[in-house]
Amino acid sequence: MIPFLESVVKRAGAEAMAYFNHSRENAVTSKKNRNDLVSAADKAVEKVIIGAIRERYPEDAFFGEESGRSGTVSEYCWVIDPIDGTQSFVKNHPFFSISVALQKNGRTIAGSVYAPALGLLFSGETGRGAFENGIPIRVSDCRCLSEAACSTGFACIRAGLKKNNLAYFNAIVPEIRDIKRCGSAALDLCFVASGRYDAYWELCLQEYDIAAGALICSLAGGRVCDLEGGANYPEKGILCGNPALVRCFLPFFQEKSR
Ligand code: 2AM
Ligand code: CA
Repeated sequence: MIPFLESVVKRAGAEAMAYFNHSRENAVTSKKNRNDLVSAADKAVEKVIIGAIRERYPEDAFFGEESGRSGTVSEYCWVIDPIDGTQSFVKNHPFFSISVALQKNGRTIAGSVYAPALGLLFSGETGRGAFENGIPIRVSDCRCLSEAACSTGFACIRAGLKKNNLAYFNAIVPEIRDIKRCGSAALDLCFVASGRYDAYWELCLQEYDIAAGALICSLAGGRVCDLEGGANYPEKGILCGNPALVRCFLPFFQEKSR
């Protein structure tokens, strides 16, 4: 499945880059136009992905950020985020990605996350492992908070929720070595998978944000869990890192959620 997935996200990446470089649109100046650009790019990229998959697997179902659920009722469902990190994308920040996962009866069995502006292609398949540009990857072995370079995000703030990530952020940041916030959950998970980040957490994400990245991170030796240490992610938040480091993070979320 990995060669097929990689061919799909590469085609999608070429489409996204046409918008990122504005070769498909006039120069973007106003805020409204930037949003229009994202929406046009999101739709066009998702169309490329669904079209490519339908050619090969006409029977399968789809769950895409743009088009919602479509296709026939099938045990196989393709979960698609055409542009994850749209707020980076609109500001010409290269930290955005295309995320495509294949689920069988609700379980993710393969996925690819492609960051075309960074030239990074992550893939994973159950039974085969996790790869970055074809090379096997593994999570870091960082075991203590004071040495951990981490990432998080604030989807919860855009979603307008009162209970948001700021309390966790304020509690955790003084205890760790570094914090990044670049705006693509799919890529954050892959950066943990490849050891660039030691851990990542976020709340209020959707299945299409994390399906491919969570599989890739698990196959790279990471523990992916919700903020209570369970398997209900992304509904109850998401946390990942090597298993020892994840254990160091869990108490922060338990204390704040009391
Ligand atoms: P998006 O770029 O496709 O919107 C940023 O913190 C991460 O949260 C991104 O992966 C972003 O995906 C995701 N996200 C999901 N739902 C969101 C929401 N309602 N508001 C903001 N970010 C959201
Ligand atoms: Ca997303």
